[in-house]
Formats: sequence, structure tokens, C-alpha cells
Amino acid sequence: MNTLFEQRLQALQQEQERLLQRPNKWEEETNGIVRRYRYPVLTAAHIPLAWRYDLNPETNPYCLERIGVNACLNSGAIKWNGKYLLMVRVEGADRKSFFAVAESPNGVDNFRFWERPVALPDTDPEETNVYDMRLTAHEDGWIYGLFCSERHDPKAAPGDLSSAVAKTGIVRTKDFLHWERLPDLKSRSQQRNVVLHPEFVGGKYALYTRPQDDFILAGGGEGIGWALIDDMTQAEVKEERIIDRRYYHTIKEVKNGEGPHPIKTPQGWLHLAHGVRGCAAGLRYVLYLYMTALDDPARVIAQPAGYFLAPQGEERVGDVSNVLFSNGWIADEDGTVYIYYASSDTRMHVAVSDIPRLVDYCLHTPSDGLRSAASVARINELIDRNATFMH
Ligand code: M1P
Repeated sequence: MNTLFEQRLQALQQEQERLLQRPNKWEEETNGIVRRYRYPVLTAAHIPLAWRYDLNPETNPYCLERIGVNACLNSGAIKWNGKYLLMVRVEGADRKSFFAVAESPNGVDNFRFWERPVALPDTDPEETNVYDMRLTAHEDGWIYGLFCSERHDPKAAPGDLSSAVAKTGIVRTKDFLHWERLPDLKSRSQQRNVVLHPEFVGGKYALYTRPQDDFILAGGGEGIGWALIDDMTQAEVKEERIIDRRYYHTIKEVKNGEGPHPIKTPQGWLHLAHGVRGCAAGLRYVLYLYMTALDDPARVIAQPAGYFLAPQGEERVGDVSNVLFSNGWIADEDGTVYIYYASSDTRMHVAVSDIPRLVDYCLHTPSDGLRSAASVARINELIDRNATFMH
């Protein structure tokens, strides 16, 4: 019996079990729109010990971690067989991301990883990193996963080991165990944050895109785009038009990107997206909502000004600080919406709202007037309307 090994392993197991079983609690609401839960739903500490430790005391007498995990972040989400599933971006200590499914019985706590990470079909030796999968249960019967497939820029100057190219990888499954890899999305520009709409539109597949000039900067890419696709097994962006544009001095001045696929509501498609602006502290990522028409998911019908969720408290600090990012949400049959978001590229959280509330927020929050004077005018309009209700 190796006592040191046994003691350490037992302590690790107890500590992890305590973490996995910890009940989550909602925080007091402030604005009435959405309610955050107190504890992150997934962190690096949730990763199974068998993925990180050699559990053989003969070969690991000190019970040392052999494969480090850095973070759990940007996760796709879906309700599957009555369980809340996250397709988690797990980032190793080696900086490589991969996907792994974690499952919860109630959507807010007790998330546990499945036995093994997802082994994506490995079709291209140049593909170096994969991340940020959006899941879509399409009406064609498949569940699609669209993700960023990243590689070193083949045109990088000698010695430049940082320039990269972002493409959109596509897989599909019917059981989350067997994955079919389809050819990457063909597009004239680099593409990250590409999302498949869940229904056919005019008999075609529809994608929310995010054309970008280079790996980091949107550049001439003017915002969230829309493209119709004939065949997902040979997906190509032939025509693309911008449906949610970036503007000067807004939360999405530098770039934006569709989050998960939109939720269908009686009043229109409800969208969650991220917006990025620059400031002295670097880039600041916040989440915002907008709506599009039921008969035309590319026509914007509501654009509340500003952010819906922004980093707060400990969310503000992490590997890439001042970032909220979401690519997964789940709408339950009763209208409850579970919004899964990562903070500062480090950990996963959940915030909960419901469809009527989110639609009300979208339809009745004033849009961005794009100037300070317009913001003041909107507040004064509200004060005027409130005058008869003031005591
Ligand atoms: O670091 C913040 C985010 O940056 C990228 O998002 P975007 O393409 O919109 O700038 C992605 O790398 C994302 O994974 C990351 O969270």
C-alpha cells in the first residue's frame, strides 16, 4: 500500500465530489431580466481525475497530475433525452482545446463529464486547434456542430508563429457518440462564430456568419452575416449579407458574433450574440440580444441598446479578462431559458430567464440612438411618461 498515493487520491476524490454535488443558488435579481446563479457550473476542477492523473500507484507514486487542464469555457448546449448537455470547450495546459460533453439533470448544477472527451474525426493534419461549438438540432433530423477550426497561416512570414487562419468545421451526429465530419465551410473570408439556423429557409440551410479580414480583426467584416446553403455536405458561402451591423461607439464597435442558434418565440426569433469594444484595458466582450422576424430570420425587428449581460465581480478576471462569451442556451418546454456563458475564457456559468421576459426586454428596450444626446432624450421620454405614475 502506497500511503502517500492513497491519501492524496482520496483527498482529490472527496474534494471533486464535493464540488460536483454542490447545489447552485440563484442570486437576487437586480434588473428583473435575468438571474445569475452563484457558482460556475463548470471549471477546470470539474474535469474527471482519470483524464488528468495516472491512477496506478506503481507508475505515479506521488499521485501527480500528468495532464493539466486550464479552463472550461465557451460551450454549446442542448436538451437531450431530458438532460441538459453542454458541449464544453476544454482547454488543456498545453493550450489545445477539445470538446467534451458534460451533463446535468436540472441545468444549473451537478454537471458531470461523460467518460471520455469527444474524438472528432481527424481529417486534416494542419488543423491545430478546435473550439466554440454551436449545436443545432436541425429539422432535417441531424444534430450539427459548427466550430472554429484553426491552423497556422500558411502565408505567415518566416519566424511568424502566431498568425493563424480561422475556418468553420462541421460535424453531425444523432447520438453524440458517433460523429460524421463534413467538409469545412467554404468561404471567401475567414470565418469564426458560424451558427446553423434550426429550420430550412426557403428550402435551404441558413447560416449566421461572421466574415473577418484576419484571425483577430473583423476589419471589413461589418458584423453578423447571413448565408443560404444548398447542401450541408458541401457547404459554401456563395452570397452573404450583413444582418446585424457594427457601429461606432457601441458595444459591438470592434466586432460581434452570433451566440447559439436563435430561439423561436411567438413574436420572432430571439438571438443572443456577443459584442466587442476596445478600451484602455483591452477588448471588452459583452452579451446582447436582438430579434428577427418569424417569416424572415434575417430581418431584424428589435435591437435593444447596449448589453444584456456584462462581466461583473469575479467574472471580470481570468485568462482573457473582461470577457463574457456565450454559444449555448436551452429553452425548456415551459419557457424557461438557461443561458450558458463563459467568463474571461476561464469558467462556465448559467443565468436563467424565460421567453416572455426576454421578448419583452427586446421589444420594449429603446434601441441605441448612437449619440449621447439621443440617450438623454430617451431617458427624458421615459421620465415624461412616468410623470403620471410618480407619487
Ligand atoms: O477571447 C475572447 C474570445 O475571442 C474570440 O471571439 P471572437 O472571434 O468574437 O473575437 C474567440 O477566440 C473566443 O473563443 C474567445 O472567447
